Amino acid sequence: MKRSLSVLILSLLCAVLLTGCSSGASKEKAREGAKVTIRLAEAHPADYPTTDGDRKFAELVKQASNGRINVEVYPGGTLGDENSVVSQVQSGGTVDMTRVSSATLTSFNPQMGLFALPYLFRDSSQEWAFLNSDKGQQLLKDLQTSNMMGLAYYESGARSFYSSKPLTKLADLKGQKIRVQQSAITLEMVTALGANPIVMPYGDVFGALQTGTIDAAENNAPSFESANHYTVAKNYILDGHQRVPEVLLMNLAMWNKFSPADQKIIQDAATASVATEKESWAKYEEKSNAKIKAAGVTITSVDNVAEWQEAVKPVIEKNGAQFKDLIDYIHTLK
Ligand code: GTR
Repeated sequence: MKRSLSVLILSLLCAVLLTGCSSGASKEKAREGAKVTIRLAEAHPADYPTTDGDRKFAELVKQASNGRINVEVYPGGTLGDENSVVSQVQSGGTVDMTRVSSATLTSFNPQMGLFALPYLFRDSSQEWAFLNSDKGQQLLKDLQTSNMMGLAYYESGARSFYSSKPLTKLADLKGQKIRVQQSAITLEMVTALGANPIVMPYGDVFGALQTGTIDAAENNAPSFESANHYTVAKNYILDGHQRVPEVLLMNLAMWNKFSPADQKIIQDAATASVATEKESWAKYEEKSNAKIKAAGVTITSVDNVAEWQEAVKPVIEKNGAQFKDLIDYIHTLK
């Protein structure tokens, strides 16, 4: 009796242990095989180049994971403005991923302030030589210190000022109320150019231009056009003060839960989606410029950019010190 009882206890113990073990293993397997849904927030409309990039990313992830990892893209800012969306991605809220302007990231990770420095890059090719370099990629990796996984940069052209008031020379900016992104360096830059900066979410700019709460704003041609700002602000001066790349981001805790194989799927898809976004950007920029022109916007090119650069010199002197090595490196790039 005693013996049969101990046999029973022993076999029960074994059964518990075995189930424990096998359920641990199957849990692990289930995690590898489980379906995951990732919510990705996009501020721009469904046909915008960054949204094309997001969707390409989603498509490639789905393909490579046999439908196991499903990225849902929410365009049009439906999940919130860029600041609140980044806060959610950072804290692991209901938004897992976003494509966002690196300017917005400055308040979450000061290193991203590099891109707000006025006239930092000569042109797109110098910018991309930096973004693709180890140092540029390191900045993406460093977002991990802010609980975010930077996966890729997207093209965003050059930003220039536009206004509902006359704007054909630097002196015209004097006293104008200009909407800016949430970025301390940009605020200083606009002040140095003689204007009054006002921080405001992107989605509010059209209404604010219409009501006269602001006189002006600044952006690349695709944003100026797709957000309809060009219908109210009919003066665009192409000073190209910043080239602020877009960034594709994921919550770090979510990233860390993926197996190395799945992380590779996600990273490879993000990297491959850059080409799609850039291609779409080139076409869209051309289309936007044509539309702006056809609408009768006064477009002024800037021949004496040195005058603008001179005006913002104190901003670069004050804020550039923390990025000295990176700036020196950028100057070595073609
Ligand atoms: C655009 C950028 C948006 C948003 C916007 C802004 O160029 O793509 O994500 O940051 O600028 O000015 O707020």
